[in-house]
Amino acid sequence: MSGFRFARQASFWFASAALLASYQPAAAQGQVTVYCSILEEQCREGATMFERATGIKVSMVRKSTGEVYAQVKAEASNPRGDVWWGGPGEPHLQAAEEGLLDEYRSPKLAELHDWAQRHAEQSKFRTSGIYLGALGVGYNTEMLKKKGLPEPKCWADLLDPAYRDEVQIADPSSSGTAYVFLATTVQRLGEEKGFDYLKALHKNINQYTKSGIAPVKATALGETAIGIAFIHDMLTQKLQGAPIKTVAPCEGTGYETGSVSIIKGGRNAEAARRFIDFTLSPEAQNINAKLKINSIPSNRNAELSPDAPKFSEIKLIDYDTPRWGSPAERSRLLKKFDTEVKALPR
Ligand code: S7P
Repeated sequence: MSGFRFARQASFWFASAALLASYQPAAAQGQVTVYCSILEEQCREGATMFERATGIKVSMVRKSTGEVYAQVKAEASNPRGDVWWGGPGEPHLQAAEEGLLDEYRSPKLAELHDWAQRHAEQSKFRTSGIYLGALGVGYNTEMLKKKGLPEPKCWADLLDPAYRDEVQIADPSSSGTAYVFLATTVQRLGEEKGFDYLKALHKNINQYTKSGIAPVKATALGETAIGIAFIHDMLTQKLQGAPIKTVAPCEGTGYETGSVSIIKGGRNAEAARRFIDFTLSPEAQNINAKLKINSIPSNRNAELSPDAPKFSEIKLIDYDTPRWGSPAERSRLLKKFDTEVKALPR
């Protein structure tokens, strides 16, 4: 081989080896499958940040909280997911008590607010708190004006027959948001009166959507006049210019403790623990402020958006997440809702 050909061949081998090496780290550093129950855009941003920081490849599936709970349960004998990121705490707590989640005490726990540390302790460290969000009502001001409808201020107002087919909420079996509404109603009024309220409200519901964010988007677009959802999600639409007003109902309201958990028996346990550490870090929790999603982060060093609804100004009920996240109560309430409310004619 001539000196020239040898040098050309050598530089080709060198370039190929370098190219291969540049692909190597991600494969060598593994992968993690994340079932994501926060919003699609948060999931995508988090996956990109985590991959960039660790070289671990993220395979992300976005589903509502109740849907992920059902999937984790169905896959229990052959788990396919590693991490369950986001969504209200009750389905996470139910999964924890049913032995579907792994215990993990992240070193990041020490950086969290007391309420989040308490949430982790209550689950025996099988889930961790990542944010808080208060439940409320949002209405499309233009729709209400056009239809000559009154502005709701209280939960009781939503029963007004004038709102027939004007109110939207998700289905509590699939949506963690709607389950917080169901549990809030039962805690606020007691079970009997709570179900009377839900049956009366049923007449005004135009649709029980699969995901909790759907009524927010429908309210922003004027596809429904009123939506029941987390106040911070309604606020995001308002900040983007939608004609929405948010209401913290006058009787008091419940709230979510957004959670993150490791799925027991997942194939990538070490990568899963690193992902949990990431979700508890200020960097990951600052995704919210960046995307104008104004829930309250659990890490004391994360940014609290100036637009975030102030819990001190919202009348909150003494919401008992562990009780309504227990397998017995959550399964019972959901079944009762299906048979006694959803099955009713409208
Ligand atoms: O972070 C925003 C947020 O809205 O995402 C979660 C999500 O909407 C829950 O979805 P489902 O109701 O469909 O389960 C919320 O936990 C959170 O506030």
